[in-house]
Amino acid sequence: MSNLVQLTKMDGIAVVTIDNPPVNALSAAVSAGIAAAVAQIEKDDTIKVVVFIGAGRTFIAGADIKEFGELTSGKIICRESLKPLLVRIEDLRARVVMAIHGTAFGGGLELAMAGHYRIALPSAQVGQPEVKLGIIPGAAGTQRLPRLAGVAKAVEMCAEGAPVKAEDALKAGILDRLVEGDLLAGAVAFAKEVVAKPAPKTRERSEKLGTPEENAAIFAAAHETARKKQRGLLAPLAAIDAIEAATRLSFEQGCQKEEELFTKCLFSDQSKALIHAFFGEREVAKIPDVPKETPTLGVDSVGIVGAGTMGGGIAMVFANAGIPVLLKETDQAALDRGLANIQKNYANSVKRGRFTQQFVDERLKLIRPTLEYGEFAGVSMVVEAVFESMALKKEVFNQLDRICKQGAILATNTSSLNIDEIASATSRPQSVIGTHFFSPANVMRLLEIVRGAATGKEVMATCMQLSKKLGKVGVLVGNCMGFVGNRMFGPYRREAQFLVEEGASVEAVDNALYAFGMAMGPLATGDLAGLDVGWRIRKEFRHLEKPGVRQAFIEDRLCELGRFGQKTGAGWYKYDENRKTSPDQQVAALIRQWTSEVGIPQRQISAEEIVERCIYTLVNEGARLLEEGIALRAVDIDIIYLNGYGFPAYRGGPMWYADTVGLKKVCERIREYQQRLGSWWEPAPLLQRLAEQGKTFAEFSGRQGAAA
Ligand code: 3H9
Repeated sequence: MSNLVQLTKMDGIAVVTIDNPPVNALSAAVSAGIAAAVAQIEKDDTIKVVVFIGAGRTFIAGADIKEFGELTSGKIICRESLKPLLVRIEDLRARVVMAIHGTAFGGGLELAMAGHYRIALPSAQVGQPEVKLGIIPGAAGTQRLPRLAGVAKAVEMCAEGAPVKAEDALKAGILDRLVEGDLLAGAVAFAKEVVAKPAPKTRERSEKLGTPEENAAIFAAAHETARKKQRGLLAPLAAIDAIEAATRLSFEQGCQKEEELFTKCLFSDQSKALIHAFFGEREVAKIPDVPKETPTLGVDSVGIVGAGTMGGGIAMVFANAGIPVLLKETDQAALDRGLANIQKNYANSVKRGRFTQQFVDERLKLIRPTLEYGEFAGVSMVVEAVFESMALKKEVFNQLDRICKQGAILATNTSSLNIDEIASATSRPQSVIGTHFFSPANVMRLLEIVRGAATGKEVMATCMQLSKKLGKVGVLVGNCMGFVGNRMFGPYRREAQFLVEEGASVEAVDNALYAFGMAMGPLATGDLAGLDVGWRIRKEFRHLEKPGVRQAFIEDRLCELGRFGQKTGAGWYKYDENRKTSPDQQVAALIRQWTSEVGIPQRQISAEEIVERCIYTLVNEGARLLEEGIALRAVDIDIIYLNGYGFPAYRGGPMWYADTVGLKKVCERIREYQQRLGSWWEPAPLLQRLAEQGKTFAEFSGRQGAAA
């Protein structure tokens, strides 16, 4: 037997311990180890009870996802099915007790359901999260779960993928008992109780499989939810189909149907992209010159400068993580407004059931308002979230430098300004860093962490570690205007406007990108963020525009008319008092008038051209950032776009998407646009090189410059 799985025997009780750190993934080797243990148990009549348990911090967090990648890329050619092994476990003469702590996810829960009984610590969680990887349970999960938990619960778990707490799993019938204290001792005690009881086989149960009428309603509602909440994703629909098979067919036939659907999903581009995103989220935490061992600074209190939309949202993020916050404004009225907004946001969260009132009360107690910088003397970190003005930011940092204790992290939430210039207002640039939260800060998962030329490694390591504590995905980037996310977003939105100038309607542009999978079209996004923000920045930087290079002009004209987007009730679209959007014929007429005045010929533009031009512009700028070393790796750009800009996860991010299209093709199309439209379409040198070499962005190891 491998050392990944150990079998010990004592007094008629066999204990099978799975020991494959860090999460006991059910790899081929672990499955082989379990099979060897089962073979020994099958031969040993003295064994009356078998306990399966995980060593370390968890039961089994699922199949080994790395092996899926090896399978689909052809590195391994076949995967032995787990299903027959699970049937052998279920058919053991001895009573089989699954003892769960940490997480029993995916293949882990599938193994657990093949046991006769399941007990768990109250802190444990179970789930079928496969759908988040673009697949469905592949080891009879879609067949055993409805038999244990009922059709509705199984559909919810397999189609949505959310974890279920032990207490809820007990209520649903997935678990038989919760035990406190030592899990193995609890399992052995439980085993002694059930040794004389029947050995219920999940696959033979049918009492929870429902009637065709009941099930039809469940499946119809689930399809509707999946279409709305998981737009464009194939796996949730496949998961529902597999469970539907469980209600109609025998267990064996249902398993065959599951296998077909599982294989189809596994080999889909969606699954490859989602698996890329899963590992990508973990890879971005690995920074070559800031290794895991880098010492970190404790962050046990934070000061926030500015109680506006961003400052208030950031205060909630820290409070939610249990970190006390001092929230500073310049006058009492602004402070009161900021606090009222925070209270309103929390009240909405209680209304929507996201937080309990007690949780919110505790969080609010952690946020202390102040008008004085002096109170910042004791905090271990400050996040500045004032208006985007270099002069103002420098003034704030100068004050912070005088007041904050040595070693305190001085972070700015700027979305585009130069971190080094901000740091120059202090005597300690090593303590200065960018922490770019995305709006709404308490909702969006992305945290772009910007390193300045002098930022200390322990400061970067602390912010990366902190991002996890705050429930964010931290991505370290280099310092340039707009950093990674916004520097790419500028040309993307500009291209959307060019398309409108050339004849596409506002709705056609947004609809095409929405259909591609973006959470929102680029023009509607502008309305949401406020068109005046970009307008002000453009006015400030107009002197840097290269003469003769085409500039988008419609948004400036809309702003001149006071159409700033949702907040003024009109922008690219019009909005009613509830911010409900509708197309605006007046804007359409103005656009035609303005484009005819400047002499832009109008034509029909296909949805394909709209998507290609917007997405390839994004990719081209991404390639530049990669070569400059502002982004460490292509995957860092992907994770930024998936978590901060509503890029569809099932396309893996802009760079992954370009790799799947093929860089040769992307580069050729960009060259065609360059000839047809103008110099701003010049392909990035890195893109040209990789295309010529037949390589992908994922293969480019990076210059590792500014961000490394
Ligand atoms: C499945 O089960 C299909 C079945 O139906 C069977 C079909 C036949 N495989 O997230 P962390 C790595 S599909 C391989 O930082 P945490 C992870 O990459 C699977 N590796 O820890 C990281 O590596 P590194 C269904 C895995 O404490 C390290 O472990 N299951 C796997 O924040 C630590 O991970 C899932 O989808 C895996 N399954 O969170 C669960 N899981 O240190 C996926 C983790 O080199 N996993 N790693 O970067 C999770 O959700 C979280 O990892 C978990 C722990 C909540 C378990």
